[in-house]
Order: sequence, then structure tokens, then C-alpha cells
Amino acid sequence: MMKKEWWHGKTAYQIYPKSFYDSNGDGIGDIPGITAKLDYLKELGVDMVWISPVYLSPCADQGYDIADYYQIDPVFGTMEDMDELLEKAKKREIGVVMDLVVNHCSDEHEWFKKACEDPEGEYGKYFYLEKKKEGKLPCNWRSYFGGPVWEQMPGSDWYYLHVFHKKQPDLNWENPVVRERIYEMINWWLDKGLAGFRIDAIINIKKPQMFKDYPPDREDGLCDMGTVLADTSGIGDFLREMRDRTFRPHEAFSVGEVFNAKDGELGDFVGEEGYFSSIFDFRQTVEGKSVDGWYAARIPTPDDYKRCCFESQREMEGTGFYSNIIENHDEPRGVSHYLPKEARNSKGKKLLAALYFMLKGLPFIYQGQELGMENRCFASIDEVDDISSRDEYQVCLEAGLSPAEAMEVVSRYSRDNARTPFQWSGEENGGFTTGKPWLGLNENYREINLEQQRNDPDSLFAFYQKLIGLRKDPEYRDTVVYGKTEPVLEEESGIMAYFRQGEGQRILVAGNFGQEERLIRIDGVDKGSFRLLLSNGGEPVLDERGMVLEGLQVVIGVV
Ligand code: TEU
Ligand code: CA
Repeated sequence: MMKKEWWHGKTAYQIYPKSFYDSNGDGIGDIPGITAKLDYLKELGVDMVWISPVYLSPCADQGYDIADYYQIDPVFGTMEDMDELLEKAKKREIGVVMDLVVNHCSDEHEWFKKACEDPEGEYGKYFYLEKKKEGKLPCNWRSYFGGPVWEQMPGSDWYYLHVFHKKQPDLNWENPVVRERIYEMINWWLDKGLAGFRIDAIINIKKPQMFKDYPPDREDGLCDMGTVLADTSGIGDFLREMRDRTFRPHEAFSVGEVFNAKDGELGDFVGEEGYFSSIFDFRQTVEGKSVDGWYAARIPTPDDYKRCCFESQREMEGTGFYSNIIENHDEPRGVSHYLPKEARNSKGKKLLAALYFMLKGLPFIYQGQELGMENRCFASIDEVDDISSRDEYQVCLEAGLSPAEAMEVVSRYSRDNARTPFQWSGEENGGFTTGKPWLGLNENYREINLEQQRNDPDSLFAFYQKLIGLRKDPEYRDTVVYGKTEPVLEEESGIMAYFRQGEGQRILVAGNFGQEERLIRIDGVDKGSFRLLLSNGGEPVLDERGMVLEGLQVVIGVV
């Protein structure tokens, strides 16, 4: 029997602060903007929010480049604003989870500035510094945002390592002093009353013992970081220590951004003795991606999506809980990515919502997902702010794509798809700001917005409220949270169906990705046994042949 934890039954919500709600008209969302919308979050029903970084930052990577971990960036507000948010969230029983970015800091962090002043001194050891050998960089790894991971330190012959942008130097976790300072900072925040942390890019903190070359996988002569990480071991010592020194004594929730857990390692990451409470399930987000870049990626089909979900559910059963998502601030909008074009309507969006939300694990809703916000379609690279998209645009051109083709690729995958401002209403700028938004809204805000859905019992927003309600309902909650996932009809293309088997209770979730009506037969599911809990249409037709699902219909019921 799995030990129960306080966070098991929660529903989490990710806020991308820059684009959530702007309280002062400067076009940038902020902390008072989040506080102002706490009642909205309560109305939706979520009980935990993860807020992407709001620390002091030059914002080369939207706050994922931190210049001071103990300060709030003035564009987001003040520490008093943060304290107020924590207090008001607590009153509403909403736990606040902050982003923990400790693989790297900003090149404008005091530590890095001191390292530049004296690379051979104390602070030089906070980073990975190397010199060229025989005119060559120490190794041929490619940073996630393009180009080599090595950058020359201003005015010296030392090079520092950055697996992300050159404005994000990697912190040297091998140095115990660095680890101490990180734990101290984590505890400082947890003592303020955070519910926990989402831990950014954490799998990168352990580098192989030697900075060595791997076979190049593109014409640039560099190799993907995935190859490097696959050849790295020993991260567990760091993660265990961090857990014991910080999260565990605070009984904090922790969710790791872990892409590359190796086979058989899952239990180390999230078991009862795991490094984290949970990790995100990225199997479906990486499905179809290629080391060549976005232009070579293949969009997953509904059958791919189903296979990914079921593989993850099987892998995790009996070990712990994944955190389940269909999108986040790094990914395209889920409804644009996983639904076939003709299914991108309210009914199809509810289908995808129910299918992912009812999986075993902790559901995370990314802001705007509850309204069915879609990818924005960018016409020119000038409309794109994200550094990753700008790099991938170049990769497209180098691969011989025309600018128009490159923009098509970027529009499909750009991280800015998810970063456009929240669509509160049909008013100017979607009610997000009274000023000029830092990033243009999706033009569809006049049709897709909260105001229009809030009082409509058939809206996607209302559907998410019901899904959350089901997760909390004393009658079903144990099954929804702890029930085992048992896939059925796995070979039936276009159909995704599974049981959640609880103690003395079984819930069926079944959906049809196609436009045509489908007859499905599942042992034990018939007119006498099935009781509907939620659907995106009416009752499914049940007769002696089985269950008939309309095009895009999803049903959740007790059997
Ligand atoms: O992302 C880490 C990561 O490896 C990817 O999601 C990466 O950003 C993506 O493949 C590039 O297209 C985390 C954050 O979620 C992301 O926003 C940051 O940019 C990154 O770390 C660096 O802090
Ligand atoms: Ca603002």
C-alpha cells in the first residue's frame, strides 16, 4: 500500500506570470496580477499553483536566468507583493509552488561577476571554467539553444560552460560550497511558507566526469546534450542530498523537470524514497521530436498520444505519481498539438481534457488551457521573442527551408505559442492589460476568452471545473487518485479507453478521436452496468452490441 501524501489529490495550475494578468498597465503580467486572480483560480477549483520565475533577472530567457535568488524582479513587483500573494493564497487554501532554477544562474549574478574578475579565485569554482586545449574547446556539446556550450569569459582565456543560453552559466554542483548556498536559498524560501518547488532542468546538474567529445550529430560538429546525459551517472548523490537538506524537512512538494530518467531509475526519482514528490511525464511531448531540430519533427497522431500515455502509466504503476500535462510554457498548446485539425473545437478539446486529466497522476493545467487557448501562428520571426524559436528558425534556414517554410515550423513548435497573454475577455487586449502587451495576443481572443465561457455550463471552462470536481468528490476521489490505470481496446485506432480500478470501484474513461460514430465493446460494460458521471455530449448509446460513441465523444462513468 502506497503511503498517502498531502499533495496526492491536488490539482495544480501553472502560471506564466508575464502573461497572466497585468495589474499596472505596463504590458507585463505581475505578482499583484496573480493575487487579483486568486478567486478565479479558486472558482476553477485548483489547489496548487506553480509560478514560473519571478526572481531578479535580465530576462534573456524569460526569468530562467536569475541574477538574484533573494529578490523579486521589479517588473513583477516587490517582495511585499510576494508575501501578500502567499498570505492570500494560503487563506484560500491554495499552495504556492515556485520555480527552482539551479542548474544555472544569470551571467549577471554576483557570483558570476566575481568569477569573471578572478577566474582562479573562490567564485571561479562556482562555475565550470576551462581553457582551450591546442586551440580547441574542451568538448563538442551543443547547447539547448544552439551553438557550443563554451563561451569565452570577458577579457580572459577562460571559457565557461552553459548548456542553455550563454547568459545562463552552469553552476558547479561538484563544489560543496555551491550546493550549500543553493540549499540555504531553498530553505529561505520554504520557510516563507511555499508549498514547494518545480525544479527546472535539474537533470543537467551532473556532467560526465570528463568534458569529452561525442560523435557529432549535425554539420556543426556538435552533439546533442541528450547524448551527453545518457552517458552520465551519479546525479542521485546530489538529488538525495538536496531532498534531505531542503524538501524533506519541510514536507514540501517537489516536481522535477526530468526528461532523461534512465530505464529502471524511475523509483529513485519518485518512489517513496524518491528524490522528488513527482516528475513530469514528457513522453508525449518528446514523441516525434528529432535531434536535427524542429523542422525534422513529426507531429504525434492520436494513436501516438494514446501509446505514450499508456506506456507511462504502466511504467509508473506501483512506483509513484507522474505529473500529467498537455502543455506548458515550453510547448505548443496541447489542443493544437495533439488534436487533429478537424477536432480543434469545444467538443474535441473536452475529449483531450478528460483523457489526460483522468490518468493516474497529478494533473497540471497550464494557464489558458482551461479555455482552450490555441497556438498563435506567427507570420514573421520579428513577432517571436523566444530565444529557442529564434535558434530553431536559423536551423531551418541552414537546412535549406525557405523563410516561409521556416516560419511554418516555428509556428508549430514555438514556445511563444503558450506564452501569449491570457484571454480574460473580448475587450481590447483580451482584458490582459490596459497598456501594450509585451507579446501580441492570439487574434482569436474575441471568440476564445474567459468572460464568454464563465457562465456557460457547456463551456470547456465548466468542463474543467467538473473534472476537478470529480477528483475531489468523496465518492470517487480514491479511485480517481489511487486507482490503477488499465488500458482497454489498445489496438483500436482513434479510440482511447481505460479503466481506473479502485478498491471496489471501477471508472471507465473512453473517447473517440474520430469524426465518425464508433461502436466499442468492452467486457463488463453494458447498459446495466454503466453509470455516466461526465461526458462532452449526452449519454452514450448502450445496447446489446456495446457502447456507441459519437464523433469526438468522451465519457467517464462507473461500471
Ligand atoms: O527547460 C528545459 C528544457 O530542457 C527544455 O524544455 C528546453 O527549454 C526546450 O527544449 C527548448 O526548446 C527549462 C525551462 O522550462 C525553460 O523555459 C528554460 O528555458 C530552460 O529550462 C532553461 O532554464
Ligand atoms: Ca505589470
